[in-house]
Amino acid sequence: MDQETREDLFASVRYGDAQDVVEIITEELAAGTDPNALLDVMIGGIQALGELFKDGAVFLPEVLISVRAMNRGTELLKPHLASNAQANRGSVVLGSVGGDIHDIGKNLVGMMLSGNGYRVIDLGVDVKVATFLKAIEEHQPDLLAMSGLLTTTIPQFSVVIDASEQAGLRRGLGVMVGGAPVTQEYATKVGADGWAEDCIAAIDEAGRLIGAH
Ligand code: B1M
Repeated sequence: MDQETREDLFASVRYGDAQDVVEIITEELAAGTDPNALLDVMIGGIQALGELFKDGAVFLPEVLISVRAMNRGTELLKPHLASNAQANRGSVVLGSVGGDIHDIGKNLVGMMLSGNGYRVIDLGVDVKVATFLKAIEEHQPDLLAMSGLLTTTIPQFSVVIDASEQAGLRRGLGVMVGGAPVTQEYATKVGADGWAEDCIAAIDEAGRLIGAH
């Protein structure tokens, strides 16, 4: 991908031009560009918008239009990011915690895990504690993966972890957490077994945690 295309893709996500995103990604994939590189540029575009959103320079509708453009691009990348879907490396219950409706990062983590041989049960967004517990009971996963983007919602990690312990569901279950405000230090503090900075690191971390339990 040349610099001009990189800038175009970045701007198309930033300004929410879904049609341009689709065109660029389609052309680049056909030209053999690494899908991870395309994903990185799109993530940069949505994050740049986040900064403007924080400063009050753009508003929610603009963010949503960009999210839609990003999702169109991600859908196109999906089959190309899935490299090892045949293997059976374990099962994962995944969700964005209660009160949190951010799901781009969660969806990328889910996509990467399922593309790398994990069976992913995605509970969606704003997942209440009881819903996580019910899914753990029902699916007996190897890993519980929780995503949180808000400083006000990530305390839910420890609520879910404590509740799963009290319900006797924690044995044999690895817990991975992640999301923009989450750090390794925070993950350790709330009693999670692991943390991943991004959806690529999440693949290795899931493998490590499942191997350790
Ligand atoms: Co919101 N939002 N948002 N938002 N939003 C942030 C998070 C914010 C940082 C923006 C800002 O102020 N700069 C800010 C949070 C501040 C804070 O808590 N400290 C914020 C706010 C305040 C809000 C609202 C409260 C705004 C309002 O209503 N006033 C509101 C809350 C809604 C709610 O959840 N209850 C809100 C709403 C929204 C939209 C609906 C408009 C939209 C979400 C749409 C959607 O997700 N479907 C939105 C968006 C798009 C953002 C920003 C701009 C982008 C988030 C994103 O998708 N990033 C964001 C600013 C930012 O992050 N810079 C912002 C790209 C994505 C790929 O990154 O999700 O971090 P991320 O995922 C990464 C890693 O973190 C990791 O892998 C991914 C990359 O590979 N990862 C994991 C994620 N989950 C993981 C789990 C793992 C492992 C790794 O293991 C389980």
